[in-house]
Amino acid sequence: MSKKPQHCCGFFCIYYCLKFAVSFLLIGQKNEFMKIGVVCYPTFGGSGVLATELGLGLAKKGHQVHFITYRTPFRLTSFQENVYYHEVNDLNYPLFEYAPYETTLASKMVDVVLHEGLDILHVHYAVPHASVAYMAKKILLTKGKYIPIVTTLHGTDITLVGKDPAMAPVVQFSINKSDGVTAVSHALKQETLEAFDIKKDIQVIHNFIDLNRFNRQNKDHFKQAIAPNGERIFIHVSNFRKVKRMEDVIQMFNIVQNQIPATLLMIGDGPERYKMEELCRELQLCETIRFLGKQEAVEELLAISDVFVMPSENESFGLAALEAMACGVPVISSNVGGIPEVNIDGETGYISDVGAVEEMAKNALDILSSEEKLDAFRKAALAQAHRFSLESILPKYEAFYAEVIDKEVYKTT
Ligand code: GMT
Repeated sequence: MSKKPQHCCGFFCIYYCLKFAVSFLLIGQKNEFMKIGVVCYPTFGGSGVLATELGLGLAKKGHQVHFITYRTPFRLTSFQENVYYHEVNDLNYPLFEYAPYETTLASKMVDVVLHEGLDILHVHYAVPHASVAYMAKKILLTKGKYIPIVTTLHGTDITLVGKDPAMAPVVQFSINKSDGVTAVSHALKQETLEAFDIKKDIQVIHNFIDLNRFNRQNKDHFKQAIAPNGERIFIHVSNFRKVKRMEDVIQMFNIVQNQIPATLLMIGDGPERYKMEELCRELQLCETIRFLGKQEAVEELLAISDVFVMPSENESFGLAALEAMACGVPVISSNVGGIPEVNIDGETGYISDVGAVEEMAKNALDILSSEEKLDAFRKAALAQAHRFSLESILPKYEAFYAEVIDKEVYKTT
């Protein structure tokens, strides 16, 4: 009764030890030499920012990173060792009303994976990148190349766009067909599981911040120019879409500036800008609200700001709020989606129900009620941002890639 199980036990022990050793070697090797394809939107927006910063961070650690996008990502500003950029060709033909981006993207993925010998493809934003990656994967199989796909869900790809019946079947299918899936917050994971029939495990890897870039640098000369009489500086950064509820930013600021000298910086651009400028004129706030458009060095403006405002209708994470916090700026925000995972109510700022502009104004005034209070909020915001440092989050992606690649190796052998 005792002998056979002992043999069995011994055999399994040896088997698992060997398996562990091989995995360890593979993981170690992949960690050293990974060649990673990154697909993202190159436009202003959190998913593109995160994807670019992740790629750059990985490249700094020695991985080879290949960006595959239709335009240079806006934070990919200068040459960096180990970073490559492959532009997706824009094929236009009079027959097409819209150029077939999915087809050219899939073809570019196939080309880069094959000729650069990539180990893994990481696509940011499910629509349409996850389904295109699946197509590329299938094509590559016919050429004898196996490529694992990691899909990162960023928010609107699920909450606004992906859920829509016009897209849902493809989004669900391609998430389930990804070899690894990550979401940028627990809230987004939950929302994805509620919206779709998901068979894959979704790993939450929070967004991160490069603290070497985002910190409270001394930009007093900017402060002097923007708030010459010591006005409090409020700031909003977004892509000016409806979901950001920018009218709430302005209405809330209107209440505040009636009580204390203050100025508001509106950074970014997008479809809502005209309407917001009109609202400023109506409220006679043109002197105190400045629309500065898209800014490359947003950290310099954050560094002189006192309060960041994010009253969004929906926000899977709120990377812009994290960037502000890393510059020591407390956040007044709504309480939706993943925001409470980032902005701690009463500590790093305040959170309120969507649309509660009076409460938001009251909270902002509370933060600014004394230098001591503002300082305490600043310190807490900074400490919270440090929990999301690039150094602590990036290894999670590396480990996840290694795990996915490792799984694939076993699948194919
Ligand atoms: O906020 C946007 O409209 C842009 C969007 C994107 O995909 O670029 O941002 C989403 O991804 C960011 C990075 O993960 C998150 O920080 C944002 O919260 C999320 N936006 C929404 O969920 C509305």
